[in-house]
Amino acid sequence: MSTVIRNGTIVTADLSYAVDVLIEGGKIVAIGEGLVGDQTLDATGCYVMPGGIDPHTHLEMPFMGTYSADDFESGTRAALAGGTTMVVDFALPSPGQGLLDALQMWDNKSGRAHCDYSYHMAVTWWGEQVFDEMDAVVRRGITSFKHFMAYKGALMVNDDELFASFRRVGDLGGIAMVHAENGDVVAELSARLLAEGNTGPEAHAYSRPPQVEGEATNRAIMVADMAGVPLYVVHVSCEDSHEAIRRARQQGKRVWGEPLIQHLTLDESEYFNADWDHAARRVMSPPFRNKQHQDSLWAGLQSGSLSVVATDHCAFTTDQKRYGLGDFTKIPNGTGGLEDRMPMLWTNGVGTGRLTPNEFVAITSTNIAKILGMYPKKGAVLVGADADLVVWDPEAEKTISAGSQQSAIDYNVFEGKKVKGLPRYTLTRGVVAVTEGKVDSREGHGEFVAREPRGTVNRALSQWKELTAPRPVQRSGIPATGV
Ligand code: DUC
Ligand code: ZN
Ligand code: ZN
Ligand code: ZN
Repeated sequence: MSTVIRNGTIVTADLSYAVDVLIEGGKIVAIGEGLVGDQTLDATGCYVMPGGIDPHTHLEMPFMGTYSADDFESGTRAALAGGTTMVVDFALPSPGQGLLDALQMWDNKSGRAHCDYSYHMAVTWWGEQVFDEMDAVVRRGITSFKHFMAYKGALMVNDDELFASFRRVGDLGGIAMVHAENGDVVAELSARLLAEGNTGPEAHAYSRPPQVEGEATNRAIMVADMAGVPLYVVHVSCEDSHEAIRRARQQGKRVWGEPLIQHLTLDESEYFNADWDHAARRVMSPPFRNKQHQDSLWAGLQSGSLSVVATDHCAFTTDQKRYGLGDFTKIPNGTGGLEDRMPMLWTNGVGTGRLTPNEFVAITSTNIAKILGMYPKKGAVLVGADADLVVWDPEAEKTISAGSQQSAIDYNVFEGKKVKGLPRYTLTRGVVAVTEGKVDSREGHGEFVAREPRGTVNRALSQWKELTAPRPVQRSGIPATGV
């Protein structure tokens, strides 16, 4: 059965033009005028865009003594409801656990996905087994490796491990990713705050100031440069880390920065709410920042120094958040956002004139498809591409509310926010999964997307290797040694 999307305006990262799209067998088979299909979707007044790709989710992840509450079923259902047609989740080995073992765990969970998905592999410890298994992971189409520079005593890797892993990723043609916060400083500040009697959620923000993030981002960039590996910095929340990324890119280094929709639209005042639950529900790392940092992130998206907007969707219920009553360090870190990323970014980006519709497509879909090696299968409206599409109605409005969301948790950090710009239809590989807010998708429809390594050609970020590669020097008059 074929489907035609008629009367809309195609919007890609490059251009906008009014034509029809014909879909068959899950793929786009024709783009042009006057196309006919077995089924017609009317896109009058709408934009036809590549479906969103959220490259940063944590679904059903064991973390801080519990599991994140949205799994591949509810998480990908939420994604589709908001116009996102693919997620990239983090396969997370516990320290000591093999990478392939962790992959198996994630494969067991992801079979329930409503939309397509891929994984990044986390490197939470270092050893010969990890080194060896990285090759098999890349051959399975997982080419990005995430490193935590925070969560000391749990997921954090030290600089020697970071350097060794980065070099290995570079040799395999992959991409290194970092959660950039100085975990030693965070641990120290947290202990001191607790000792001084600061136990509430606001202390979480004090324990992770922007400098903690700026320092780690600078360090990661330099280590990646020495290792000769491209670097992707997740959840860039402040000017301190954005500045480091901007400078690195100006120097020709392959460094990308990813702000989250939460940091773009919510600020640190949330932690000073008198309601403990309200504040704790917003505890995530890095924490929300002030207006100046938000402006820096928006400027980065406008100028191109920041490349992608994600969610770090890691949802916990209020009951789970309450594990941290009396001790902020025990509040499970994470917020949701999968369903709201696209409407919130459209409303606060395109709706305010900060972003063009084409830039919106670039930072929600196309850029990350290219960075992660899955373009133009994903992130494109082209003949031959997967028909992961969103028919976007720029006039449709709603007020965000936990009562009507797909996510399994009992609140929404964007509660009460009005959005203008919503999916009229969301299509996953040609199948209509959402119609004007009504979700009718199929559990298990999602497929794993294998990705291509970038290759090791021109992998060095800068000229470092040429400048400092050891060269033997011929010397005459070598002093005689003893004996
Ligand atoms: N930050 C969060 O807030 N949650 C999950 C992991 C992370 O780095
Ligand atoms: Zn993180
Ligand atoms: Zn509240
Ligand atoms: Zn994360």
